[in-house]
Amino acid sequence: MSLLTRRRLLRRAALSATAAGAARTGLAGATLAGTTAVSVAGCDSPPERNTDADPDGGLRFPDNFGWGAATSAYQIEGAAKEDGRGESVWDTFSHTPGRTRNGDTGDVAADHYHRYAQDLDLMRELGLRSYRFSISWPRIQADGSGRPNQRGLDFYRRLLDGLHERGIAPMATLFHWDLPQALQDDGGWENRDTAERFADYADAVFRALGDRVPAWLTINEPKTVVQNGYIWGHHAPGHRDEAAAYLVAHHLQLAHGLAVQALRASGASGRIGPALNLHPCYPADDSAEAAAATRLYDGYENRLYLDSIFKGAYPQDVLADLGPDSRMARGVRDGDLKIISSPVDLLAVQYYTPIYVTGGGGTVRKWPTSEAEWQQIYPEGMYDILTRVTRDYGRVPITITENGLPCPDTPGPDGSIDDAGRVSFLRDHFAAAHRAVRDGVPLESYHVWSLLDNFEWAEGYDQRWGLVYVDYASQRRVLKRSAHWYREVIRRNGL
Ligand code: GCO
Repeated sequence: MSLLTRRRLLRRAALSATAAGAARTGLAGATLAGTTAVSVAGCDSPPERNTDADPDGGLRFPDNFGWGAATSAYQIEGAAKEDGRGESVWDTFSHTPGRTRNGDTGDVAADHYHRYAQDLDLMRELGLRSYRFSISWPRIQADGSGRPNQRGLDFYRRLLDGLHERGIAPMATLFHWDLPQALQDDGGWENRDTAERFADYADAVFRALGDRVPAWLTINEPKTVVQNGYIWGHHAPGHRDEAAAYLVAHHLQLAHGLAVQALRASGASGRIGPALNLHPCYPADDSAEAAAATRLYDGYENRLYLDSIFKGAYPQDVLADLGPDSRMARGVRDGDLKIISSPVDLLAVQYYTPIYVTGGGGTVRKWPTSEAEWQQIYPEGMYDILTRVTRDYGRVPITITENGLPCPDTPGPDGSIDDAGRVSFLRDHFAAAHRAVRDGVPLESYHVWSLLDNFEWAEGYDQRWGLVYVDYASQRRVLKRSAHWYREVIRRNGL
């Protein structure tokens, strides 16, 4: 049995599941040694710490540092059937009974499609300098190909104009998991043609919006599609087929490279790069076995995506582990790695959690978890992953496009939301990022996940990740304590 098949700790795996949830995902057997789960750790801790203070008591970030917040289309937009939007795999998945908590869907979400102007004002109120959002492929091409839908493009142009008017730099992700269902029906990311369709879609978007977007991200977290969508099956499209999963990984990487090439060919001037969720992997103990297992684990978590883009080769240890006859190995054609490694302008890093690997290839927890039990709270991991990518892959400019935590945010009697734990979490992670900058990491910007509470995939609306609270019944927005605190951080350009 390969190490991979014994792996258990994957993002949003059964760890967060209640017994019912575990049964739903079919992962009730997943276990962890050394677990120290505290369901809302981080949310209860006092916000008074500053782990990396300079002698003057503050931490200043570089001038023009891009303080921002992030969202994605399916998680906030709603308006699922409006203005010619087609169906995506997440519409199908969330409407399938038993797939999401409480049967939640993104049909309405935070209704951002209708309330974007109000949300833009919130961004201005926070003082955001950068906003990272995603473009919904099925709004642009209902069936995933053909002439772009002007009404879909118009929505994003209005959003972009609003950002420019407020002096906020847009950062647009082309794909945040909402694959048009029609393409899924033709094989989805298992079908190489989907990568070509993605390049066509990207080209249409570059030509229509390229004058308004200074920074593009290609594919959000390919690894999560691979692991959660194709190995564990608790994300769309809900498959459990490990052999297919790594072919999917290759096609997602190929799609990334083709989109980079399409941007260059379009003549648009924006920068472009991948958005990767990277997990620093550490041995759970001092044994040689744990060190070896950690190395391979790191291959699957990080190098599979980083090496192919920055070094033009998949990591040998991962290829060997998958085997020469794997569907992935058979799917890689001459020239593919050249496309995948087309030079990029920036690397977007999403950091949430470290992983500790045992000699047997399993995982253990070392730190308290958040409400999302796959997330161990470990700010040092931010420093480690940022310095590591700069050391191993060169000085490509880095943006953090996601970092945050869910808290059980409930309004107090006066309606305010005191998410002190989120303040503490962000402060410690900002401090770790600051230390990385001090040690030479070319970090340009930092986007907190998320601007708004939103549809957290299989967790539905149960987990609240926003700086801004959304009362889903009324769609009223309320700035949480963390939002007020963040506004001050931005104003002072530091802690
Ligand atoms: C991801 C996505 C976001 C999530 C966030 C919290 O990383 O999974 O990019 O859509 O909502 O990470 O889990």
